[in-house]
Amino acid sequence: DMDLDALTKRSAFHAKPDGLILQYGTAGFRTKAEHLDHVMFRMGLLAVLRSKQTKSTIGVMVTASHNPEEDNGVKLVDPLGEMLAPSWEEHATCLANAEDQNLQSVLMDISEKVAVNLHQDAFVVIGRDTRPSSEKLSQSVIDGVTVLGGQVHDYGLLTTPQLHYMVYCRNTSGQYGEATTEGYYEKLSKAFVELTGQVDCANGIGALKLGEMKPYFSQGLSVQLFNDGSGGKLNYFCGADFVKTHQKPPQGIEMKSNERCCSFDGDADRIVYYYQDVDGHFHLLDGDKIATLISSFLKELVLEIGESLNIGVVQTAYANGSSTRYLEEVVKVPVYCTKTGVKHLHHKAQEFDIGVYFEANGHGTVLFSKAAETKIKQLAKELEDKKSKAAKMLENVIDLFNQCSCLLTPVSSAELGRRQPGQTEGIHIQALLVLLSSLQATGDAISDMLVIEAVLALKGLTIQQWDALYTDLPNRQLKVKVADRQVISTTDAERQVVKPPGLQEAINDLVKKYKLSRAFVRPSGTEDIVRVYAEADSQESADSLAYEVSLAVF
Ligand code: NG1
Ligand code: ZN
Repeated sequence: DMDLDALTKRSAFHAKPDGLILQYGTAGFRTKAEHLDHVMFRMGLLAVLRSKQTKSTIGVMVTASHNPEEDNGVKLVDPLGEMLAPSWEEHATCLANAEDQNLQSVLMDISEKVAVNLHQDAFVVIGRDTRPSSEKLSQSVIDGVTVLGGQVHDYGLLTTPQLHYMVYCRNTSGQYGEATTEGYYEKLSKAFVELTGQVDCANGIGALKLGEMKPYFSQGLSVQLFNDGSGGKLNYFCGADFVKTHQKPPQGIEMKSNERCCSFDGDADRIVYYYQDVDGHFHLLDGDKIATLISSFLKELVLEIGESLNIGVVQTAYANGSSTRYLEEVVKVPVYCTKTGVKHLHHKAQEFDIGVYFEANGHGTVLFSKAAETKIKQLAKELEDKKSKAAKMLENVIDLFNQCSCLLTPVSSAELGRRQPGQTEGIHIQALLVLLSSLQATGDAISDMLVIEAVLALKGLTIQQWDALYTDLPNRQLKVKVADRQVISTTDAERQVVKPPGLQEAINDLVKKYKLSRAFVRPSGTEDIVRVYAEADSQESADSLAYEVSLAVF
C-alpha cells in the first residue's frame, strides 16, 4: 500500500525548482545534474507504478551517456529490457513537472489512468554511470521507490546495456541468464577465448566493466584500455561521440598505423571503430560500416545453411548513402529508414527473422525473432546429434570453430573454402549461435565489439579490408540555433520538411546544385538545436551544401 503522508514528507527533501520544465525525450530526462534531484525521486515513484502495473521488475538507469560530465539523466527500463513504453513517456513528463503541492494528485491521476493495482508488490533495480553526481542522484531514485513501499536492488556502477540485461533476466526467471554481472560476462564471453585490441572508454564505465570481464577469457584479454577514467574527464575529447562528430582520434590513445581501435560512449551503449593508415590518414568505421559487416556476414550464413530466414536492415536518414546502396545492391538485403532514435529502429527491426539495426553514430544491435532462434537452436542440435553418431570429422570442425572464435587466429576465407561442405555447414550454424548468444537486445558496446571481432576473425578480414567494402560519401553535419526548433516538422522518416512552408523547396533547389547530393534538416530530440545533414561527391560540396541549407533554416 502507498503511504501518502510519507510521500509528502519525503518529497520535501527533493523539492522541484520553480518553473523548471523537462521533457522525457528519446533518452529519458537529461540536463545539468544540479537540476535533477526531484526528477530522480519522482522516477523512483513512477518505476513503482510501472512495476505494479506490469507485475514485473523495472529498471532505472542514471546516466547522461555521451553528454558532458556535468550533465546527468535518467531513463526507465521496461520488463523485457526494452525502453519505457511510449505511452508512459507522457506520464513521466507530467510527474517530473508537477509542482510540489500537486505531486500527490498527479501521482494518483496516473495510477488511475493506467489502472494500477496499488496492492501489487513492486520491484525496481537501479544502475548508474561513473559521473560524480550519479551516486547521490541514484539515492534519490531509491528514496522514491522505498517511500511507496517498493523493493530495490541497487547494482551500483553498470553500463546501460548491463542494466537492460539485469531487468530482462529477472523477468524471465533466470532462463536467459543470471541477473548478475558475472552472469552477463559468462553469457557474453561463452563463445570467446581471447580478445585483443585497443579501446577508448570515454573515461567512463566501459573501462571498469571491460576490465571485470578479463577472467572470463581463458586465453586472456589483451585489450589496451585508454581513457579509462583514471585521469581524464568523462567524454572530454574522447569517446564514440567525439570521434564520430570530429572524425578524428580521441586524445589519450596511441595509434599505431593500421591497428584497429574502437571507442565507447559514457554509458557503453555506442561503439565506433577506426584506424590510421600508413600515410597518417584517419579512417572511421561507424555504425553504418558495422551494420554492413554484420548483415553481409549473416546473409552469407543464412544462404549457406539454406534456411529461409528473412534479413532486414534498419537505418536512419543519417546513414551514409554509400552504405544504403551497398546493402541494397551488393549484399542484397532490404533496407528501411526510420526516424532517429533507437526505439524507432528497434521497433522496425522486430518485423524480421533477423533484423539488423544501427544508427550511424554507433547505437545498434541485431534482433533474432523467436522463430529464428528456435530454428537456429534446432539446427545446432541436429548437428550435435550427427556428431554423436561418430562423425569425428564434424567434431574437429567444432573444435576448429572454437579456434576461430579465438580472436587471435582468424580463419581466412580461402581456408573456409577448402573445407568440405559438411564441415562448413557446422561452422555456419555455430557462428549463428555465437552471434545469437552474444548480441544483446539493446545495443551494447561490449557485446557489439565481441561480435564485430568474431566476424572479422571468422572472415579473416583486416580493418582495412572491412573499410574498403564501400567508400563513404563525403558528408557534413551542422547544428543550427533557432528561436523555436519546433517550428520545423518533418515527414518521410525525417527526410522531408512539411513546415515551415517553402523550406523543403529551398533545400531541393540547393541539393540540385551538387552531384550525388542529399540534405535534410530536423529538430533534435535531445538538444535545443536544429540538425542539418548534407552529403555530396566531395567534402567541399558537402560542406557548402550543409552551410547553404543551414542559412535556409533561419
Ligand atoms: P537527436 O538529438 O534527436 O539528433 C541524438 C542522436 C540520435 C540518438 C539520440 C540519443 C544523431 C544525429 N542523433 O538524437 O542518433 O543517439 O541522440 O538517443 O546522432
Ligand atoms: Zn550511450
